Amino acid sequence: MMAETIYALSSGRGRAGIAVIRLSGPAAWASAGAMIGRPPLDRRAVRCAVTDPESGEVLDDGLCLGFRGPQSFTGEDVVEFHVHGGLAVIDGVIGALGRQTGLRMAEPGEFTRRAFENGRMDLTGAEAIGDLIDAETKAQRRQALRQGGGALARLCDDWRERLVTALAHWEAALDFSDEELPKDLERATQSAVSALREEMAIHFVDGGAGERLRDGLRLAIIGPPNAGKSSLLNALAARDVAIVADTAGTTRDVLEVHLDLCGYPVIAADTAGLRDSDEAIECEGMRRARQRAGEADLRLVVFEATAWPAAWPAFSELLTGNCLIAVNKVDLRATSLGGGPGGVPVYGVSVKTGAGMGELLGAIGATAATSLQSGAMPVITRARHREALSACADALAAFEARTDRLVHPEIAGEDLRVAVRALARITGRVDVEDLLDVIFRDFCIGK
Ligand SMILES: Nc1nc2c(ncn2[C@@H]2O[C@H](COP(=O)(O)OP(=O)(O)O)[C@@H](O)[C@H]2O)c(=O)[nH]1
Ligand SMILES: [Mg+2]
Repeated sequence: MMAETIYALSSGRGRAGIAVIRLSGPAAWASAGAMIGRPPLDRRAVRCAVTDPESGEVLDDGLCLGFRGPQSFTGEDVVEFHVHGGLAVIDGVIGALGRQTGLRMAEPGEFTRRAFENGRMDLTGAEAIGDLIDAETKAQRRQALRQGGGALARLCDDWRERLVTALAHWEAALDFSDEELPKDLERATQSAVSALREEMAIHFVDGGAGERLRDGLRLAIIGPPNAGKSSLLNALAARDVAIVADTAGTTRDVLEVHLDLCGYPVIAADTAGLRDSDEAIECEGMRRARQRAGEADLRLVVFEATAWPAAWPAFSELLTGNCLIAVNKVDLRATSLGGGPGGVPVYGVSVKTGAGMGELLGAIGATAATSLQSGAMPVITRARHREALSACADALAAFEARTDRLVHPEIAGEDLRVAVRALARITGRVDVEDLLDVIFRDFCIGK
């Protein structure tokens, strides 16, 4: 099937120095050529007048850059126009492209989809491009680049190859007599499968760090009214996000800001102060506050220095698990604070004077670092990867159980096939039987 040629504005919309409009498909070269009065050059930029071929009107003075397929992002002929990033210029070029026959506007993600379909990248690579575009912090950028470089894909390819070999050996062991085969082929296959399953299991114990890094660490700021929770959020965000007032019950909804703390993404949520109240809206706010605290990866429980430590026992249910205590308004207190309940770290701060804020930020950043990047860099960055890997590991466990007890060893091969297919879902490479052919051909059985 002949692919359609697609085009789209690939840079952000809005006034900018430069805008990039990209075309991909069999008509890309000719269409771009019609707009610049000469064919584009492969991997060379040409300075040109970009014109509307219908009216002959010059739309801009820009650059045209060609990438002949298959050595291009999509694997097809790709042409880029680099023009001035003004709305009228962009609309002019997009409009002129739209009036050419055989061209249509690209769907969201279609360039990357074509790159995948044309074998330029696997699914994890395509996902990594999306993650890189969405990356807001250094750690997210690193993770996306590593995934784009094939961190998980390489592992999956290696596992898949070993699994297919195990499958070939297992089926050979059933099909051929002992004299024709290397000794202990069955046992060797079983231990190869066990080793593989154990290797995979190592990647599960990352505490979901890779997935969480994509979304950010969820931080809930919680505590009694008037302690300075909203002031703290504003200080963390370095702007006035939340209303600050000395009236208790000012904050009602949960307010969220995305922060970059030491290179890690943190979603900080300011919540309604917790106290006894009959007021319906405030009660709803407190319900949401508790819910947010329950879902958070880290709770920052804020108290007033003048009420410390008398205030904490009423909040003891919030002071377990992953939490930090900020005792705010130390500018109003002369005596030292002492430790927190159950060894929860206590940070004396004053949002007003800035005292202690550096230490508190450092502590939140350190928690983010440990929780988002546990030990070795995680390779599982999406729930999709985790589900497929666990389906694969389950199938391997089923193989081990079946072959240990020798219950239907003839269908144990099917367990391995299920495992291979689960792995293939991660990368989108699904050619199990092809690989089997190769292995059987090389397999030394003398037939
Ligand atoms: N003295 C002093 N007052 C503060 C400090 N932080 C916040 N406040 C004041 O405390 C009051 C309550 O602050 P707010 O952030 O609205 O508290 P929330 O109810 O916990 O969100 C406001 O009047 C703030 O100006 C601080 O470090 N020192
Ligand atoms: Mg508040």
